[in-house]
Amino acid sequence: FKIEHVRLHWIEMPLVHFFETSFGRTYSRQMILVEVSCGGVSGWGEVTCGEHPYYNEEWTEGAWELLNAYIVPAVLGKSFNSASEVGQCTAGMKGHRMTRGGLEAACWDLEARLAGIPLWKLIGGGARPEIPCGVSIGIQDSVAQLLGKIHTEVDAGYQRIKMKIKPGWDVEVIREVRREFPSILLMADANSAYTLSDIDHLKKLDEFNLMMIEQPLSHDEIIDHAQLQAALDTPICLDECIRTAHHAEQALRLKAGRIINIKLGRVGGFAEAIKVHDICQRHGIPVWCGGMLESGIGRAHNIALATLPNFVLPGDVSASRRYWKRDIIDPWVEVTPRGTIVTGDAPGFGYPLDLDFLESVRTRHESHSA
Ligand code: OSB
Ligand code: MG
Repeated sequence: FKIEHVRLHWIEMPLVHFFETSFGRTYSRQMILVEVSCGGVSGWGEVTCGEHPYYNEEWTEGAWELLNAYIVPAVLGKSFNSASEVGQCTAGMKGHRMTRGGLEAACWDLEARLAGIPLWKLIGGGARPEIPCGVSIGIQDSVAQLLGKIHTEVDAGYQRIKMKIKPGWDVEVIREVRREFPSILLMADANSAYTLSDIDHLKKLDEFNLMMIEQPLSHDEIIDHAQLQAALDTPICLDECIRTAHHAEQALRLKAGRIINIKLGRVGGFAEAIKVHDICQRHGIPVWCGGMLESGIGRAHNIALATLPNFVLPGDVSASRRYWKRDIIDPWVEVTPRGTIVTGDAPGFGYPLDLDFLESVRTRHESHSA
């Protein structure tokens, strides 16, 4: 396929509830959708970065500039045999993988649509017809509010509950959650909020039978996680610090964690995500699919990714309605009472876009033609 046009759509959508992590609170999402087209067929991707450079170095405004000045010019007018080659065009740019990955993912969707097959099939997925789902619950204003939210999600059927933690909202809060829910699959995500000087404190988490603790230490730290993992019974799951397949290889060699969360954007798109998946599989390390409060497009890409065989743990891919009053796809992503998402056979990412709604929430627009 040839990349004849690239259209960038900046959309703004308020979240149903604020979402708070150790690095801050989000009320409304600013997202960039990337549309690549060839012969009148469009493929869509989503840049999954946050509004501010607090999860990693990327942020929406920066992504917009980078796309227009560097990423789109690097691919416009070029022809590819396969979307797996697209990443090479931007490989000279350092970091900014969510931004580069938004375009890369759009090309995979385009290739799947041109071939008339579902995206999950194109990437070699389809290991399971239903993917197991968990939810990520942010830091709340009170423990009572958190317990209420967990009740709602457990009742909806979600298979695993992840709660965000930070210093001051950790051991005692988890104790309350465990008292109320002694047997649910429970895990905690710290988003890099601790350091090795907190080892004794983090060891207290071992009494709660957590499935894992996600990214307790710095966003770019592998070696310290190895030291922490050696001191903890609770498995460590790495998120932020795994940005390439090479990082995954290093982390597993050093025993820096026992589980890896794969985020499509964080590693720069499908080609690298598949490599991370394969390395973990070879090492016998289970993976699950992380989320970044995506719109329907990013959500649908995550669902395709999660059909690869080693995505054996429930991921952070959940129903559209948990985040949006209305999504840009129609029908939405829905979750069964069993806490699963059922994949379909429609070409590409598999959910029809609601273009009228998309346009109504679009605040910026840029078109590039070869
Ligand atoms: O660390 O997994 C994370 C949201 C924003 C930034 C980082 C993370 C998250 C989540 C939400 O946990 C996952 C979701 O999209 O449901
Ligand atoms: Mg995380």
